[in-house]
Amino acid sequence: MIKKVLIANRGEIALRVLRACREMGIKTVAIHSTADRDLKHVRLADESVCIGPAPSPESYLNIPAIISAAELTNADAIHPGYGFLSENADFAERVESSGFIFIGPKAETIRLMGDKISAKEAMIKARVPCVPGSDGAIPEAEADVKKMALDIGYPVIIKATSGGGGRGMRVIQREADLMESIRLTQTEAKAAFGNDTLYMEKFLTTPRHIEFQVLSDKHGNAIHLCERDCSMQRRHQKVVEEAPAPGLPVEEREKLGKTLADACKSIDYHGAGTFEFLYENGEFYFIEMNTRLQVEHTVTEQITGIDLVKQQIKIAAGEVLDIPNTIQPRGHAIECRINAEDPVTFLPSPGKITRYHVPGGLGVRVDSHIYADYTVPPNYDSMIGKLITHGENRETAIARMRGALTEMIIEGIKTNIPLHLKILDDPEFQQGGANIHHLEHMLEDSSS
Ligand code: MV4
Repeated sequence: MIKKVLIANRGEIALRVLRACREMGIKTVAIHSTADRDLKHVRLADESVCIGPAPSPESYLNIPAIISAAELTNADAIHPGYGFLSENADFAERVESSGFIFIGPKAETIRLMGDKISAKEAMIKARVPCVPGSDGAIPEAEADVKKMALDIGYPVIIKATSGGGGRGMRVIQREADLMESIRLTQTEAKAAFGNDTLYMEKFLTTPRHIEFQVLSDKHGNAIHLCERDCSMQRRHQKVVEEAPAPGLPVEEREKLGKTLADACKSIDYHGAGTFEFLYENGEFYFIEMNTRLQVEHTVTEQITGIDLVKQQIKIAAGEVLDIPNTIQPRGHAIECRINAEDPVTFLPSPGKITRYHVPGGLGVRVDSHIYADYTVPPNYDSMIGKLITHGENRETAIARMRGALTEMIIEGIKTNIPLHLKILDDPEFQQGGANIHHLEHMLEDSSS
């Protein structure tokens, strides 16, 4: 039984987790830095503990301080949210060895998926389609790597096994650049992750980013909750996400979804998870698995009606998954990430919010911790909220989003709301199915 949850995060996701707990009759403990005393969820939590100064390494990444707060408040479980310690296997291990429930998969699963080579090996075993590549680390001998790249076919991409999310990778167009690129990526990987092991893949030039949401309990039951299209990104930061993926045939979803539910069982996965794919010419290629709740989980919730945070907590408590494995998605949902940043330069824009009006109406959801007179601190990620719309089809979801963005007023700081309105007016976005490079191309075109 989970009676009290410590929320090891901040901002909108801490509030999101608090709301799920409150609905379930679970008490909440907020932890926060000295910069975050005025966060909305800190006010709403049953208890709160200040765990350190503003810089994340001393607060939200401070494992001993967080464990102490859980001991002090007698919490049963810890929810890590996303970012920070959410995919830190050592943290999950320390939480469990201190006698608390980690709301997420086992530490060994986080470790397996955190190492991208072992993740891919596990997926190949589970018959999940992967990008053709080195099947393990690249060989040491120059002649062997050259042969491998030639066999895979240029362009190839070199990735650090401890990387992910766009960190520690390099595209190579021709053999003349191969060895130098490998050396550079190794050096960067060693410095960034303390591990210079690399693997190689065929570089897909114009894929879409499509990911599948799964839920898997501790009793061998697993389901998929359809996919999300997250192709609208800039510098590996997602800007707009939607579900389902425009134009994806239902049979394709069901076929891959079933494979992924089986994959969850084969790795004994516990909790909510996301399988990331590149999608090109009608084929899926697995790249990474995220073992946490994601920012964009909301669009899945809107089309399935399932509360993913509640499900995470129930699974962690050892309950049997009580969702039929034949869920039918309803309509279409879109999420715009609202960032405190300059819409043109993308520079962060922290500061005091002087005026705030939230949009509303049918099919409009706002997940945000901000309020009038709240000061956005400069120490953390610039995302201050998410605007989500849902409708019977994509056109309705887009129309509702345009209306909601127009209604929304945030003054005192700059936000990317003007950028979102521009994206919604883009013909290629409206058509659906744009690739991962589209937004950056759109921004280049409009700046020249
Ligand atoms: C790729 C790729 C093309 N081919 N792998 C970037 C983030 C990390 N999760 C993997 N990434 C990519 N891997 C192969 N074999 C292109 C990307 C990529 C990308 C992927 C998803 C979303 C946005 C992206 C932006 C640039 C590159």
